[in-house]
Amino acid sequence: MTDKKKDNEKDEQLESFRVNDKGKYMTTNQGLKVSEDELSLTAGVRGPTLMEDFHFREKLTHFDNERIPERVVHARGFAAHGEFELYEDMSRYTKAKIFTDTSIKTPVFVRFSTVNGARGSGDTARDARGFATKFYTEEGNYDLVANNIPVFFIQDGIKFPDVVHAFKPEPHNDIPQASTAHDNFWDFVANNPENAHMVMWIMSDRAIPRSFRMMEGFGVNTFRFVNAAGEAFFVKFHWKPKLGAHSLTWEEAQKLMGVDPDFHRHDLWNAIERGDYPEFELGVQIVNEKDEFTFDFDLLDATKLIPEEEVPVIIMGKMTLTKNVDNFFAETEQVAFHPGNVVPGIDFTNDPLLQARLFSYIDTQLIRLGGPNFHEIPINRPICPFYNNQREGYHRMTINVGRVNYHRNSLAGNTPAPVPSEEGGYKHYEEKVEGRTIRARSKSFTDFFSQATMFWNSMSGPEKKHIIDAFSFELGKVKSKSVRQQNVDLFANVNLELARTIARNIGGSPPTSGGSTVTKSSPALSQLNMPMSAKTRKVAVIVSDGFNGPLVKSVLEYWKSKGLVPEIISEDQGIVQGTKNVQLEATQNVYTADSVLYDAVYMVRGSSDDMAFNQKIANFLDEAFRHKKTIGATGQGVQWLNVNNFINKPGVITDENIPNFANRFVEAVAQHRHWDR
Ligand code: HDE
Repeated sequence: MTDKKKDNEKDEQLESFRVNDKGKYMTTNQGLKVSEDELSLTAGVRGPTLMEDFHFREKLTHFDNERIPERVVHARGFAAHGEFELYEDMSRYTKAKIFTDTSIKTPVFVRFSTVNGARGSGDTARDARGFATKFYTEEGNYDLVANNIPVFFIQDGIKFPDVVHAFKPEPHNDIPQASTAHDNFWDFVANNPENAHMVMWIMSDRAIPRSFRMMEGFGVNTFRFVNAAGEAFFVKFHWKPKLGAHSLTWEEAQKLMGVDPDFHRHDLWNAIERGDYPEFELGVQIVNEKDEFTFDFDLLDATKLIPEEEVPVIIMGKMTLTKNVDNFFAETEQVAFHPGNVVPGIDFTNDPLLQARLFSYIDTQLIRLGGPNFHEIPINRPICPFYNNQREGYHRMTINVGRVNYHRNSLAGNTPAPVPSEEGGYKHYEEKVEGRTIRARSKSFTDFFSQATMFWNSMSGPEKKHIIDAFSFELGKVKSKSVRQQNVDLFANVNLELARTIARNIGGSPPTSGGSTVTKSSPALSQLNMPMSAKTRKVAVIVSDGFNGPLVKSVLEYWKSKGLVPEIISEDQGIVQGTKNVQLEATQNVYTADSVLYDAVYMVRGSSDDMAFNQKIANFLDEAFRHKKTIGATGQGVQWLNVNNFINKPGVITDENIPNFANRFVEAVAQHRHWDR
């Protein structure tokens, strides 16, 4: 155990629940030692099984009941432990201890997820990603339940069941899995124009991240900070990955669903096991209460974002993920997040989407986790003590001693007692509220297109092309011609050229009127303006016996020192012998390796007598080239690039000066992709 893990208070708490069965004898759940586990008790060797075989019954009954319902959304997820450290005391805005005391390291548990697909669906589906963080603070659990897209489909939570029904597989045949490329979704889109902005994001590269470690996170809803003097501020939360936010290409994402449906899980798990601990900085956009109405949109409208150029993100601190889970079910599956889990200094706004969320999370967890005591499950417990008069219910674990279970009382000195806010008791912000009981949307929520256009305007050339391709794919899969055309016409409000190109691609009628006059853009929205780094990028190193030992060794050592992760691929797994007694271990063969699993390729070997092998390598390189990845070659490897006419193309490195080669390769990998190729 590293020091980092030792002083993590949540980890210490979980330790008392961990059980290691290895090396132990077998018992029933009652602790009775079991003498036979493979043969049930029967009347005669060929006779009927006997009811009294309690071990057989216990074993089967437990197995029969092993499953719990998956989350109604965000069913497929993957989580890790870590901690959050504060850089800057934010007490001018909030009294929350985690955001004011820079000496504290707060344990966290983070679950990343897709939204649409079932628990067993593939990782790289086109979808928003969940980014939910539980901070185990001294003042109680604080959950920042975020997504990797800063806006949402709808403005009022009463429409949540509709949008989710529309994007999930269609109810009559349960098709398609983990995909919005179907009629119901696009019918919803066309007839609920408030989702135009979110749909632009879903069609963008943000919906196919390269890694959970390379995604931004956004609280989406506007929350409130309250400081010790009782002053309130509007706040939007942002997670910024140290590695920048980067994406796959759509073809890679599709192929990965077959080649490695656990691609994002593997990526996160392996990075943490390697010690490449993922880092995300937490920032906030703060808006003074008096400035509530200074924007050209409503701060309470979750289909809008505040451009970072207008309100800069103040970085508060950093989260580092340092430990994988011990047991997926006990931790990742049983964790229960709730946007209503807040601490003093953090409060809500009247955002109608947020208000619905405050109801929904606990409501759904009651059925998923089987009753009201899921806060006692180890992963959900706060690290601070908790006392109240709530009692009983399924699977109650605490044994509350004493007779008093009500408030107010005299028999227990009127305890447990509420705590005044000056001493840490949570007090809701005293917002002045008035109005008639009404079912209506504020007029300030009705501009559905300006920010969708701003998003489009902010994209680079390749990003725009990917958006058009995505629309063409998704709408091309829609069977109803009317639904296709309705969407073409809807997105003409965002950008006429966009809509016209989609129309041409899907056999629709290109709109002749519409378009937008919005010229605003927000450079912070383009992924080409994100931090770029070669760190943790996977390089496929294709070698065979007889390779130039000292050369390859020096290149690989240099790359490792720069944080790259080379993986050796050869005809066969096992030791590959180079000159000067240099050996490498091939952990992959040409059947297990696939270009979509890597960020870059280094060709060391030449062609072989085996034509099938040559064909595989040719495909490997062709794909890496098409996906705009860095390709390097030395020695015989260069012949492949000659044959394919790749030499001197952007991101193709063949420098004969080896230190230059190694260094230029790292710089090229850091660019993520070579869109100008
Ligand atoms: Fe959620 N959401 N949501 N959501 N959400 C759930 O709670 C809901 C929304 C988000 O890893 C559910 O325990 C409503 C926005 C994440 O366990 C459910 C509305 C954002 C996760 C629910 C929203 C999110 C959930 C399903 C609109 C980004 C997974 C299972 C009114 C800020 C957390 C569960 C995890 C999960 C309701 C909209 C993020 C049904 C009603 C906006 C990351 O309660």
